[in-house]
Amino acid sequence: MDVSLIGAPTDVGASVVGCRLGPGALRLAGIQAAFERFGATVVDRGDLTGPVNPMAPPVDGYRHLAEVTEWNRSVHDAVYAEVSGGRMPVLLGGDHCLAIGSVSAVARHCREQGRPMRLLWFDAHADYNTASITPSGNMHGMPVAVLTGNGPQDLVELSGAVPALATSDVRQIGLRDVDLGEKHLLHEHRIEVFDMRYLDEVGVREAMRMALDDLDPDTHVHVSLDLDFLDDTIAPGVGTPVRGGPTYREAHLCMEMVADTGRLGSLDIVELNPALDVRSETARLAVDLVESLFGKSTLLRVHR
Ligand code: 4U7
Ligand code: MN
Ligand code: MN
Ligand code: MN
Repeated sequence: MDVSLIGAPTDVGASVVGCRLGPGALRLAGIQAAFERFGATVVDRGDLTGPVNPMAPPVDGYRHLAEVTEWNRSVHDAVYAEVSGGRMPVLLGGDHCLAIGSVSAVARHCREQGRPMRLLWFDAHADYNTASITPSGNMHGMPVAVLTGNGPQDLVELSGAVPALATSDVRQIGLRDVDLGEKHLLHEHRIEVFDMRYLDEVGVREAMRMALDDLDPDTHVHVSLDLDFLDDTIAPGVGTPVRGGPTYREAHLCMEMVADTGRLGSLDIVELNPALDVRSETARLAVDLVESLFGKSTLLRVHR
């Protein structure tokens, strides 16, 4: 497998700043070597550039729409170049608004190839806000809505088709902080959500089995890993931490079950805020999880 690392050092989609330092911290924690230990050939494409964070208030429900759009265009183009060249793009964020660009690029590629796609959204949040319901105007709280067709025109159209993704291609895992307006939209659009209560009741294994159910042999799986998915005690370095998330072992099981499918095609690692994490625990944890995602296992994986 050929992996391409793409850094996107920005926090234009958030109001807590610091995610712009994410790519450097992930590299320092050894992200490239983690992929290489599991057989990948890695090329680091370096960091994309884009507008600075203007730290401005929201306008018509969106904070920094122009800047978010510009960053996502570059992310789209960089991710599309890798995935259409047969490589696995790994986006090192940056805040989660950047998934609009990366998932749009993957969706464009899958559409061209006639392949199905599945988006696995690991997050404490639904990221399904729109201009009229957002409590913050922060666009890292909107990417799933945008990708399924609800949002500003330029971003909704980024993949070349509207919507970029059918709602039936999305699975959300780990949610525990969903705004009231989002609850209504998730219900209305029938998004498949495995929230924390569900994980508590049926267990991570069964929830992941369902999230990975009926994958076609040809399906491209995209993992969008918001590090606030993890319990805040093990991943303090995020801008919007939420208590009551998956443990270290549960998070690994999620990644291992994705690895078992053999269909992982692209990955976002986002929302790391090194400024809030003096010991870099969160970046190191992200690297551990990448090992599981790439097939690290305690025993030989003979029959499973
Ligand atoms: B993240 C929030 F109101 N829903 O929209 C919002 F709680 O990418 C948080 O998942 C969004 O980290 C969090 O501002 C975005 C808030
Ligand atoms: Mn989140
Ligand atoms: Mn998110
Ligand atoms: Mn966050």
